[in-house]
Amino acid sequence: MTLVTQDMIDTYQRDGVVLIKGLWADWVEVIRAGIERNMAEPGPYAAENLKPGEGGRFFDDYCNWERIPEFAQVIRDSAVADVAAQLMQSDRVQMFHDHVLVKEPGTSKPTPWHTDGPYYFVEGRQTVSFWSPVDPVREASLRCVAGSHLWEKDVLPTRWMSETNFYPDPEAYMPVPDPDAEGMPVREWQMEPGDAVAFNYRTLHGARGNQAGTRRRAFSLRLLGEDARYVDRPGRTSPPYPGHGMQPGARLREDWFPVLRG
Ligand SMILES: O=C(O)CCC(=O)C(=O)O
Repeated sequence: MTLVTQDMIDTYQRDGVVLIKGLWADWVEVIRAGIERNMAEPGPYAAENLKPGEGGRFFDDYCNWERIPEFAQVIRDSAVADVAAQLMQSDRVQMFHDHVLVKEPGTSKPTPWHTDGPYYFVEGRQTVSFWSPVDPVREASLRCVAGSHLWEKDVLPTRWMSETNFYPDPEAYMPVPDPDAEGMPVREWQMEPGDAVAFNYRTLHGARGNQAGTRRRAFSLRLLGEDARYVDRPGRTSPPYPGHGMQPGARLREDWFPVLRG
């Protein structure tokens, strides 16, 4: 089955976001099992993202693929590295990290608009995240602003729970826009389990709450291309990878971030 056409590559380059129908259609059970294992055995970064009194449950955790065999299998054996290579136009594809985001039924809290790039210690034009639900999703799928990956200034990173600035230098960033109020082109799709939204680390994105009667379990995988390099940030990054020992301008260390292709 052809997962990626030239038209989809062009769309990804132009919009910084594209839908990959059926990317993990054959891997839904494996990913579901991985998410269940992750929720039963949360890692040190696991978080509950609701304040007291907010309905539902919004769980997330990341950087667990090395201890969750189902995630390692998907990363190694599915077509995702080849799809990433095509979309990024990069022969080399390197692992960054995995992320699980679960909104249980009745979770009204939206995921705030943000771009992932400024939270990370890596930058490049060739980056891609794949966000994939393992439940059918109608309203609560990912919402991405087309073309925002080409904005010159980074969008202000904030903490989702406290709504405070993530770094001490907010003037270095553009304020978080309100894409709906400002009439920006928002791409979003009703999705089946195993479909994936591919988006650049610089693409502005968010999600509605999950008001449906069904769970919204999502797996996000972050990969890097040829031109991605380590950058210093003005504070602890997310994810932090303490003791990584990398220097600005270097590729990410391959013993922690394995090369999947190229
Ligand atoms: O699942 C969500 O609600 C948001 C996902 C997200 O921000 C991401 O995968 O980068």
